[in-house]
Amino acid sequence: SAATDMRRTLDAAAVQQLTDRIEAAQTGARAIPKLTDDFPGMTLGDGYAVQLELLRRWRAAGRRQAGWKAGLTSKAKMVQMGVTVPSIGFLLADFARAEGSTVRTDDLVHPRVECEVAFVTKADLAGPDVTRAQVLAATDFVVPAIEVIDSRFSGFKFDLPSVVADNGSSARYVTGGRALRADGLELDCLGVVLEKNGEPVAMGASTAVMGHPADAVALLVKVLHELGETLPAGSFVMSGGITEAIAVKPGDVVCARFQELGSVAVRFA
Ligand code: 0L1
Ligand code: MG
Repeated sequence: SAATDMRRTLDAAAVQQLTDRIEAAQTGARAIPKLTDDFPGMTLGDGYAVQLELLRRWRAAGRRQAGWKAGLTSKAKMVQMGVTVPSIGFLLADFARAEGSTVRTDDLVHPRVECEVAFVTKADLAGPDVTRAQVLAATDFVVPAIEVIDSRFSGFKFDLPSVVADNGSSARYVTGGRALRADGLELDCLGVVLEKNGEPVAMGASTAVMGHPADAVALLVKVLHELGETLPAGSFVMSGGITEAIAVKPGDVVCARFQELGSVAVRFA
């Protein structure tokens, strides 16, 4: 399917050049034009080649991977960003910030927040056709999360190959609330209200994430399979924003209140 067409067109030198560009933009918190301006033939597979090269470099530098994220998994997100296909990105342990802490924005370009259901796995998941039931059976617990995304592209303007190369705009994440076993929850209809400075700014239900957040995890495993990877036990997985993403600036306080799972709050400076 279009979600997993991993044909590549870029040669190794171009992948290195584009990874240099993305790494510099992420490290320096500098906005850059979307990559397809210079490489118009770039494919989704090329985007993942850049993303995986960035991951390889950072792991080689000693940074630890916590897991993966599914992105663009809700209609609200796809409409907001003008794309029609979900994507995945990697999560490093050092992207995490403590619940209730203050997140700096001077090392980010133009942060936005999303409220998501996160999964922690207790068994390996692999292959092209993992089911919702298999995801749930492999889930140790779920926990509510705020993802702070930060596209490195000017004006948050990009296409799918570019945003995939930019690691799905991954930047920070915060977990909080209650970690609960999935089997006691109706994970497909959890309401959530996202508040900024005490005012509700977005609301929705977890149904918005592909009908069931576990289906987004199954899709993530399928994409990993297409990339020759698997999801090992002990992975932290974010299943995708339930509502559209909300811009934040220094001084903002954001709280995501989830039905059953409790709330997650974070401040920006
Ligand atoms: O987590 C997400 O859904 C973000 C995916 C990338 C698109 C964006 O930057 O909004
Ligand atoms: Mg997200």
